[in-house]
Amino acid sequence: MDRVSSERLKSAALELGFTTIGVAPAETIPQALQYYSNWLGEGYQADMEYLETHQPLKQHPGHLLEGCQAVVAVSLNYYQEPPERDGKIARYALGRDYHKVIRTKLNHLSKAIQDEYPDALNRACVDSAPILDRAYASLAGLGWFGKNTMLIDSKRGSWFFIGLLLTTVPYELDAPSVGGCGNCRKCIDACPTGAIKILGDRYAVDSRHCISYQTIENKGPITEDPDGWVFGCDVCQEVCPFNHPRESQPLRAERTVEPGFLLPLAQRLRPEISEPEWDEATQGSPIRRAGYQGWLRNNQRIT
Ligand code: B12
Repeated sequence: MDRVSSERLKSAALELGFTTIGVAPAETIPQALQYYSNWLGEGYQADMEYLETHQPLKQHPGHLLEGCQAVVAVSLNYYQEPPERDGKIARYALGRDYHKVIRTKLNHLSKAIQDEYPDALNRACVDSAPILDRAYASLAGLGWFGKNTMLIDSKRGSWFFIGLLLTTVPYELDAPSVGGCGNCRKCIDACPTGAIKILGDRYAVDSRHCISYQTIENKGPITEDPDGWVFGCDVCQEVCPFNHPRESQPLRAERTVEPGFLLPLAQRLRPEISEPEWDEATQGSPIRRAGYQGWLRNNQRIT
């Protein structure tokens, strides 16, 4: 198959505000599937059952888009300074719901592809489809897997989201990312609950212990001390040297997801907020995922 230039695709993506873009082959990644299966085998998914149910579909991008020829991966930087408040909120939640933000941009990118290739079929995936997002993003050159399991871009750190656009256009491929943490184990030592484990020759997050899982996805009682976090957790990224390029410089920030969206919201989200007020205040915010009862539960731990 003759591959076609991705030059116009890439400039369209950067114009849309994506931080980086790369192209991976629409192929099975056996190592990643094996690792994923081992991860499930350990029970590290906690009660996120969909991660198990979707496993068979994750074998090949062609299961999601017939005739898929390339997996276009994009990143979107989201770093911003967290607001001063009791009860820490993870930085990824300091903007509008990233699923919507990225999907809208990917739909525009899809349109740009179809302007050039009218017969192209595309499918946007932002956590929404059963595909190994980080594995394809890594093959597309967006970053390598750190010990904290975050995808790390050697130049930009890890404060970015990932989105994928499956396409029938055979775009030319990018080189996979290369890099590694070396002997550094700051994230492992800093994790308040010891959630980063060794799995074979790699590292893995055991969701059952991860504060992010406990405060966002867990529908039952909290079983770990969330260490002052009321929504998500950023400790394993805060301590990562790739997020601190030089001691004297602030963490790297490029384009953020609508900065300032949360700051008023962060003040409104008091621990004793009423349900109607919660409902109104969290429209379009990732924090809504915890649910009102979850929010009250998380806040009980800090008051
Ligand atoms: C389930 C989930 C969680 C769970 C489990 C986390 C985990 N580490 O697995 C919980 C709720 C704990 C969680 C927490 C967070 N999450 Co989350 N989460 C997901 C989700 C939906 C699935 C991840 C998954 O499949 N995990 C299972 C493990 C096995 O997969 P993996 O760690 O990616 O492992 C891969 C590699 O090891 C790779 N691999 C192994 N061998 C090989 C070999 C080769 C050659 C290659 C290429 C790859 C490869 O393959 C594995 C399978 O893909 C993804 C979105 C998505 N659909 O992918 C977001 C995602 C991973 N989360 C994200 C974020 C931002 C977070 C938080 C930072 C949020 C917060 N501040 O609270 C924390 C970070 C905690 C942490 N250190 O992971 C981002 C990460 C972006 C990035 N730069 O990496 C994602 C990609 C969402 C997005 N669209 O941007 N998350």
